[in-house]
Amino acid sequence: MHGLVIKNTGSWYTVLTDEGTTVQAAVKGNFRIKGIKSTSPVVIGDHVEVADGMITSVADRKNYIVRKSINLSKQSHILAANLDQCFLIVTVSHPATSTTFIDRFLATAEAYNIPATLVFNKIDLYDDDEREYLDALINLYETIGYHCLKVSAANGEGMDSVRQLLEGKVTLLSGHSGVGKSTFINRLLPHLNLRTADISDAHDQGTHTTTFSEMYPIEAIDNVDSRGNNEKSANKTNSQWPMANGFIIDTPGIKGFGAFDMQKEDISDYFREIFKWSQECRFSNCTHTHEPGCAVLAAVERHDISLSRYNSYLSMLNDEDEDRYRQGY
Ligand SMILES: Nc1nc2c(ncn2[C@@H]2O[C@H](COP(=O)(O)OP(=O)(O)O)[C@@H](O)[C@H]2O)c(=O)[nH]1
Ligand SMILES: [Mg+2]
Ligand SMILES: [Zn+2]
Repeated sequence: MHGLVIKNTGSWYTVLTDEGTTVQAAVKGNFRIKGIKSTSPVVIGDHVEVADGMITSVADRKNYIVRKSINLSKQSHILAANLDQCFLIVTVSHPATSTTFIDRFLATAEAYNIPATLVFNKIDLYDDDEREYLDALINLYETIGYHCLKVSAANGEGMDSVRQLLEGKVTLLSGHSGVGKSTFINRLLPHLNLRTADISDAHDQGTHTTTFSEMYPIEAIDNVDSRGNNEKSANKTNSQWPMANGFIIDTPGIKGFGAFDMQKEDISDYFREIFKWSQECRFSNCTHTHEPGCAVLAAVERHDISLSRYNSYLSMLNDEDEDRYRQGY
């Protein structure tokens, strides 16, 4: 039986089968995937074969995203596979999201070759100064070529365009604790009724919550299930999913993504505008930090590359903010 892994609770996997039912399945202890040294051989988003409650094979992944390793072991923890896009939920205050955080996320998405969209949430909350700052950020990132959205998950403003972008796609949702990820998902999929937290509570998150990433099916707009019946999702049994028209993956408590295969000399490639200017540097191995004839430094001087983006590049190059960066979640 073919299906999609939508939840992993340690030893058990929830698989959404092609027939629209969910089954619990386990993985044999000796099951390994060639070439991947990972803490888990099967992850959310994997396409698998299930027989007699066991996952017997995993299809090749088109991509996957890795969680930053929390210790020095070389084992990587794959968060999710086969993503079509990722959304970063950003708030300019309550809590503030730094440009370094945004840029690290975008660079990681570039490294994995996964399209990224910035979703600025809580627009109902901002004062004039914050709104001005928000618009400046949007101007910056749209100029670089990123799609930006302004929404209020709380009152629904801007959420219609979000729905359109999600349709038929597997979307990974990320962002600091407290930016409104759960509220955002609840707005789109009210029947889930996910727990949301006060910002003060969210700050301690991770110390007392062990949460698993989960993939939520998005209902087809006409709400037709896999058997062609037209019924409300509330009437369905737990083992029945409406025909999915895409999926959202929530990653609660994730402290950021690691691009374990990112080489220092490749980092500038993951900043689109820096990559563009670097083509004109005198030296092909230019690090864009001190070299004569560096077109990137010249572009920063002229404000053709924003200082905040350049500083994010430097921080990734030097890995200097690593600890501070992690604590910020
Ligand atoms: N004013 C306002 N508050 C929001 C909005 N979205 C979420 N919140 C609040 O922000 C807090 C954190 O939201 P939550 O969804 O738990 O964030 P998460 O940690 O990213 O899942 C909660 O108190 C929400 O009610 C919004 O658009 N506007
Ligand atoms: Mg949440
Ligand atoms: Zn250079």
